[in-house]
Amino acid sequence: MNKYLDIAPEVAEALAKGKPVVALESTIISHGMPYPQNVETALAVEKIIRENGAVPATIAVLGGRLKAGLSAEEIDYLGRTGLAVTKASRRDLPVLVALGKDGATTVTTTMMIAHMAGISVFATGGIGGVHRGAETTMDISADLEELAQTPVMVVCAGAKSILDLGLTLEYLETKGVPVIGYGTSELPAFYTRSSGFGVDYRMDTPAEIAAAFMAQREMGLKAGMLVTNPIPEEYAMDAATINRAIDAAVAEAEEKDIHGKETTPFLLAKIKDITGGDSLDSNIQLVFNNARLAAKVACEMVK
Ligand code: PSU
Ligand code: MN
Repeated sequence: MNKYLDIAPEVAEALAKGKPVVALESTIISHGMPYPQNVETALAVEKIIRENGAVPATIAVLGGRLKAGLSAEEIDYLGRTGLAVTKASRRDLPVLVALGKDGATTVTTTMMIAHMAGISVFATGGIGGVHRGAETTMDISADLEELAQTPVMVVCAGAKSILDLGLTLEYLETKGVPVIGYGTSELPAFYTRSSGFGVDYRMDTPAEIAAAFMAQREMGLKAGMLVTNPIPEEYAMDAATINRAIDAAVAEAEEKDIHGKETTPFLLAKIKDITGGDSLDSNIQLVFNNARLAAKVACEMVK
């Protein structure tokens, strides 16, 4: 095991005994939601994973240590500290570790640390992707490259249309990342169940998803897998309302020349302001929904 990694005792025990474990990210806590809903949600997600038979491992960098499994106090710290915690992508890890700093892990770094710890399944809300206008900005999330090279399954609610969803799917195809729709043949667009873009395969049971991942791993393919799980109907937002908010947010980001790692958090915060908090409720519910599915898949995987 690498000397920079700390696996929480409960997580280490589960892994040693071949029990199901589900990783969770921390950027969603520090940068994705306001306090205290971020902490409440993070703790509730851990509870849902337990209720569905798996052990949760929330991932972060604390004091330069790569952590797989956090205490409630550590989750509270990340939530309270919010934007003051570095949003940690792949390029940030060596510096945070060397300088003993904290980092909130994105999909990228959560996949990396999960893999170092031996965890195969990870639940989150949405992933990063190819941004609209990427043909000139070259803003393509490191999440896509990580999916190309790290064998961890990411269960999400698709991607928000702050991204160019068509180009995001093209990128994943090029990189050999299977995109699965759970109970759907359409890519979900986070707040809404449909996007107009197809996924690669529709699967209707956690067992099928687990089998596909095991086959990928046993063949020695190095890619991850993207499982997209549509938001439950009752929590989905009106497409016109959310798309208007997204368009306004994208226009403001352009006007203010927001770029680099600030872009995604800026867009997410703007959308929340514009929709007056309705989107937060949907966001929380879809994360719960993904946690349930990830736990079920993790249970199938260890059978
Ligand atoms: N998209 C969301 N919610 C999020 C993120 C993305 O709908 O919380 C976060 C995730 O941590 C994701 C990161 O990995 O933003 C992507 O950032 P970027 O686009 O800068 O790569
Ligand atoms: Mn980016």
